[in-house]
Amino acid sequence: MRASVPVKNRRRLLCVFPHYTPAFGTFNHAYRLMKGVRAFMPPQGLLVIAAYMPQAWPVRFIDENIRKATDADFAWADAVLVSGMHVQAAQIHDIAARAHAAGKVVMLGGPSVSASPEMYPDIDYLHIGEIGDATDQLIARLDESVARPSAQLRFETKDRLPLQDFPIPAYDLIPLKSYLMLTLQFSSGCPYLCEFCDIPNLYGRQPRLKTPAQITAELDAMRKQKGHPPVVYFVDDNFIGNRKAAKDMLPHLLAWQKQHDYPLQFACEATLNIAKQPEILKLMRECSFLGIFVGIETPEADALKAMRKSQNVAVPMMESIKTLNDYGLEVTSGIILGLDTDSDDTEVRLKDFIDISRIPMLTINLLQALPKTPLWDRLKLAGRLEDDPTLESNVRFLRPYQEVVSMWRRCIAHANDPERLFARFYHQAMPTIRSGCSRVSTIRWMRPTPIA
Ligand code: B12
Ligand code: SF4
Repeated sequence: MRASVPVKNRRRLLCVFPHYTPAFGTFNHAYRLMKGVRAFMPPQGLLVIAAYMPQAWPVRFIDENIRKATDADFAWADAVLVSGMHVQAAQIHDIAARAHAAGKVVMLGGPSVSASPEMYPDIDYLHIGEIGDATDQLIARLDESVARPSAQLRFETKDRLPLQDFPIPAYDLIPLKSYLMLTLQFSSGCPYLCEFCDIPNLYGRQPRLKTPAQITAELDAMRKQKGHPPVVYFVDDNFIGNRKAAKDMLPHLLAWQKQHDYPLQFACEATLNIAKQPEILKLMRECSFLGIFVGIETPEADALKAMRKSQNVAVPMMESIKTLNDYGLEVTSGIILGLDTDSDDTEVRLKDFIDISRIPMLTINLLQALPKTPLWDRLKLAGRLEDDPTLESNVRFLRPYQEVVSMWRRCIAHANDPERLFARFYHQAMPTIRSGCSRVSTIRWMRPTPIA
């Protein structure tokens, strides 16, 4: 639904999503291999906000991963709406500076400002938290005036809009064909409390949910655009945060796939204990889920316990990965190095894990402390937070910095050695293609284009 705030004036809104910070995980270097692809995923949060705005307010939407907002765009607008993650902070400041140079008021929402409003002293209006009462207050404020305020104002959501009332994201305002994959949100929040993660704090521990009818309506909306990518990524942090809800929704997704002759493939993020949910996995296979991102973090059990991720210890790791593969799911995994529990054996154990699990794509990161996490609080208390942009992390590791960084680089090199990587991909592709997903192919997903 749209905002129910009554408005008297017409405001032209320019939504600008910042460029990603170039990194391995955004695949920037691979876009040229795929016809028409310019960016990874549509920015779901800002698209929801765009769709929520009053009907009478025209919205122009620019994802700077596709094209830069021009002077003409800023001149057209009455107000500029921005979103983004901490890693995009420099780009957010840059958008605000361009908007201000054009004399336009700027408001910022999304995960970065919601966790760390103090990072953005230059922005006029800060929106903290999910869509809700703060968004309505912001709309009322804009209706009243689009002049820049004399001092920054903060609006913080106390009453979140139920997910059942979320509008269909404004997919019609962006060229879906320019993305590697599409995005869809089914739930928000995660019941676990991993030490390094800000999700429970930002989005709550009780997963909130959309209805199956909303999910299929969003798929219908995406399918209206010709040439859209064939893969949809569920952005939920934990697809099985509420297992019963996932189990209840999947049959609707399957019915939709059958009705339309399986036009899409899906991917999602979930905790490893999904391996203990055969009913859900069977339904996922029938729906054409091809990929799953699992936060494995580390193969070391004592490290998992220390970071309060015991849900990963509760299931045998290799067996669980194999179970997921057997259901046709290619596993992608996040790994963290620089943990307090790292030892002389960590490097060897991680390399063994990569070789034995045969997970092709791993995002191997150094531990970072995010604000609004128990990790941040613990390290702050211990005086172990660094504020030096020349360092690879804001954490003062227990082991010598150079040693940790060198180990990290060696592990990344090991994981991405072309022959090893190909062998792992080949291994994972076989069960995926053999399984219930045989009606689609990974080749179609990647949409390869010959390089001239
Ligand atoms: C999909 C995703 C990505 C996609 C980005 C796709 C895109 N175009 O946005 C990709 C894969 C590229 C990505 C990459 C990374 N990601 Co990411 N990602 C996500 C994920 C799983 C879902 C995002 C989403 O769609 N959420 C659903 C929408 C509806 O929620 P939302 O964006 O918060 O929007 C709501 C509110 O914030 C608000 N709102 C949002 N914008 C605005 C704007 C205005 C004006 C207003 C009023 C309100 C408002 O309204 C929305 C509705 O309630 C989130 C986790 C999460 N739960 O959000 C992590 C998350 C955003 N990612 C995160 C991180 C750390 C990363 C990486 C750094 C990971 C890494 N180590 O490499 C990289 C960085 C990429 C880079 N180099 O630039 C963190 C960000 C932490 C922070 N507080 O900034 C998150 C929160 C996950 C986490 N806790 O670890 N990510
Ligand atoms: S399971 Fe994932 S989303 Fe949930 S708290 Fe842990 S890391 Fe965060």
